[in-house]
Amino acid sequence: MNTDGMEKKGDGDVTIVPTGCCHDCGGRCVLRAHVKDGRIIRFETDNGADPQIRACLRGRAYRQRVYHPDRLKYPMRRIGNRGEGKFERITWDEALDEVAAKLMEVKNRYGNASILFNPGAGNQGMLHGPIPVGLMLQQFGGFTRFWGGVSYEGALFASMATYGTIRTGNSREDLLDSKFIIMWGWNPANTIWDPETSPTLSRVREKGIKMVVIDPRFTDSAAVFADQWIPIRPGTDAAMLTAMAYVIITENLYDNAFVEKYTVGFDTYRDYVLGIEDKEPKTPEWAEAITTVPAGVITDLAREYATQKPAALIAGWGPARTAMGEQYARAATVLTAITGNIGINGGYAAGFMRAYSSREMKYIQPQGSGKPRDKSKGIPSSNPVEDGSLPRADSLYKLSGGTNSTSARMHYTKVWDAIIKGRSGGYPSDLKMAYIVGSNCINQYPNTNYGVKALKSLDFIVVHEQFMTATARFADILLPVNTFMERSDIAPPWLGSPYYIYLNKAIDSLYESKSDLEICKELSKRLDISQDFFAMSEDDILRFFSSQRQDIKDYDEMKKDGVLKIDIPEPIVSFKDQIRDPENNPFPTLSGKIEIDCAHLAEMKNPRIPSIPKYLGHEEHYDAPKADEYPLQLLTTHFKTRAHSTWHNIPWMQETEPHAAWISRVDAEKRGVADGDMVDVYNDRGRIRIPAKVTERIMPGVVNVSQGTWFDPDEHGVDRGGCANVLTKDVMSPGGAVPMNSALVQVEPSPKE
Ligand SMILES: Nc1nc2c(c(=O)[nH]1)N[C@H]1C(S)=C(S)[C@@H](COP(=O)(O)OP(=O)(O)OC[C@H]3O[C@@H](n4cnc5c(=O)[nH]c(N)nc54)[C@H](O)[C@@H]3O)O[C@H]1N2
Ligand SMILES: Nc1nc2c(c(=O)[nH]1)N[C@H]1C(S)=C(S)[C@@H](COP(=O)(O)OP(=O)(O)OC[C@H]3O[C@@H](n4cnc5c(=O)[nH]c(N)nc54)[C@H](O)[C@@H]3O)O[C@H]1N2
Ligand code: SF4
Ligand SMILES: [Mo]
Repeated sequence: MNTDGMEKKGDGDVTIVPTGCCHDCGGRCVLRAHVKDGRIIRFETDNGADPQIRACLRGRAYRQRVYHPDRLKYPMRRIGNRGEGKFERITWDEALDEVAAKLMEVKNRYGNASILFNPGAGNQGMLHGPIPVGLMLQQFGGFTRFWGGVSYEGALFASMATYGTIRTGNSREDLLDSKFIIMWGWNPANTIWDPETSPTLSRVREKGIKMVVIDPRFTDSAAVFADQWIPIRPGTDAAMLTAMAYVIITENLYDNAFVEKYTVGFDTYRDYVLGIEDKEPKTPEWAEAITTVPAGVITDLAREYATQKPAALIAGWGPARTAMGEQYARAATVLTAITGNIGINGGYAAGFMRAYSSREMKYIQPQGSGKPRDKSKGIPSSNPVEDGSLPRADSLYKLSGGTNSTSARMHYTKVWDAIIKGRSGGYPSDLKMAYIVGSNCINQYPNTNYGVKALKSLDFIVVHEQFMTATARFADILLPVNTFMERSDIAPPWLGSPYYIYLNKAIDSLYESKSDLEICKELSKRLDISQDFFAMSEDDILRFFSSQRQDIKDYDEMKKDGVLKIDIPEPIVSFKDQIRDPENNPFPTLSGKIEIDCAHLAEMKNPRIPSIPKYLGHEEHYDAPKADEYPLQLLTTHFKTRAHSTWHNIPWMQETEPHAAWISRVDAEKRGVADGDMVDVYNDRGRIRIPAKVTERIMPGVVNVSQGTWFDPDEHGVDRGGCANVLTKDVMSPGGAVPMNSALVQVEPSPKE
């Protein structure tokens, strides 16, 4: 590669290439690759000016990923049964000819809607991963895909319903101005939420600001940052939040002036909270019976939150990734509103939490268009299959920015069912082939065993991958892809931080691997589609993308430095303008105000999505009939040694903390399980076999199997890999959340082998 202008070290043998890591881990970090004789010999991270964007343990171990002996080395064609993982080596020409021929055949016989495009989160750069494939398939006439942000749909839905926007976050450093912080189902000590979050929380702690963690697990964040840990039964958070509102309303601790000026629907909500609507006052005692949190603890927390102003309630996405997730998330937004903690320094508008938005190309204030859109006549889309489709009736389609309302898609949880049933099951198309890029979907989508059936039923599957993942095993044609180190890209930040990473290519592609872009360049010629985009060089495309962003002023400088840190004059505080000058800055909701009672939801007339937030149960809840057989509630959290299933196969990461099912001492003893024993965790969707971690760090009644280890079923169908999604359910919440933290299970000692 050309290393002109790059830093040389020592005797000149070593070149330091400014590059980075950008998996979907909540980060995007600086790596400086020390390259000698075309090989990376070590990594450093950001040792430059504050704020430093320092890589985590996974990024530091990136050499083990690049030089892993199991990297896919050349294109392959399936020779065994689907999913068996038996392949033969073929040439690139053979592989690309076959993929192109299949695409043509499926398009001609069944139409473009029968092509399922499955873009995963593996690469978060602007250029590689699914992006070129999506562009190619659009030009080829389009494809079918799914809707529903697997990470956050409950939070997004609530955020849109209450504020009409997803831009509700503040700069992290603004937490230093808070007097009191609630971290609700949020564990940034493990799950990266922008690289500067944990360092900032350390400073918050040093300043003596009180932090409370509400989580069924005593997380690393509870251990490291918090003054108080409140364990809560999963999926019951809306009850606790409603009881806090009860205390705040009955004790007259709410901010009446704020409620009057900036919100609509308080009276309706108050009637529900006080029990005027349904004869059930939502007292702390009522909530204690549901949540297990003592009434006194709820009362004290409510008083502290309402009186220690400004206070920040950070409502994490984990509790919203549940069967009624949007109710929790809505209840949190309403609590921040009635206490007047919105739009002020040190406060925090619970919601989706985007602060800086490079994606929308400027940071400024958190607005949608300001005007509701009229989508009733069809939604425009650059994907021809979706263009002009009518909105889904259960979507917030009148609001712009955030919700994905096309009826041409099926929900994320329904991909398997849609493959199997097609139009006869009410889905938009009959799917014949899948194009899978940067996604380990069999592992990462709910109900893995059903997914096996679905993937086996398709005519053709093509996968772009770096490793033989659980999903790659299902490919008919498997194309080897290179890593960040072997191509260039730009990473925008994850949610709230103002910076970009420029990932300079550090080494040549290993083996026969190619970038996703290179693959599309070759394929697009065979598909006879426009070459305007695909004829451009990588550098020209990145330069062009940069030119479209207002905050990238000097492409060449960013490329040379490997990082662009954007100077923000003052901390971002979402809704500052709406609060300071409401006349000229309405909220982008239908009413122009914060909607405690949401007009759009009221129009839906669906008791499962009420217009005010309510506590609602469901079929896999602790008190459902199913709990007689499967009495434990399963959490499937994100894990510190992986980004989802990426890094699963990295030896240093497996050594750092082995995979295990967290179970409380009480539940373990009842079942004769000791720490380290092999256990089966199962329900009517499947069975996994992994060691037990018996610990006081999880509350009784709850089991945690972190998501992301690779599905590896034995001949009896027992998953020895311990993939959490063997147990999760493929039914969305009414607002579209993927219920990965709402599955009932049983645990028993594994049979002796
Ligand atoms: N290390 C690492 N970091 C990551 C990722 C990763 O894979 N690895 N993934 C990134 C991505 S894409 C995302 S979307 C985010 C996800 O970030 P989060 O959604 O915040 O991560 P989780 O670990 O799933 O959940 C956070 C906490 O919620 C708790 N929780 C779960 N259910 C409930 C509940 O019903 N009530 C309450 N009160 N708490 C509950 C869990 O115990 C957990 O401690 O993380 C990002 N950061
Ligand atoms: N039970 C349960 N399941 C979950 C979650 C949960 O909380 N609980 N969380 C969900 C969330 S929030 C998310 S975001 C999803 C993520 O799920 P996925 O999008 O499937 O993400 P990964 O599992 O990381 O798989 C990404 C794959 O991309 C590959 N890859 C990396 N870089 C590239 C590249 O440049 N090109 C190509 N072609 N491939 C590349 C990696 O090797 C990896 O196998 O998982 C979801 N699944
Ligand atoms: S895995 Fe994520 S947090 Fe870790 S170094 Fe890579 S981008 Fe940063
Ligand atoms: Mo995610």
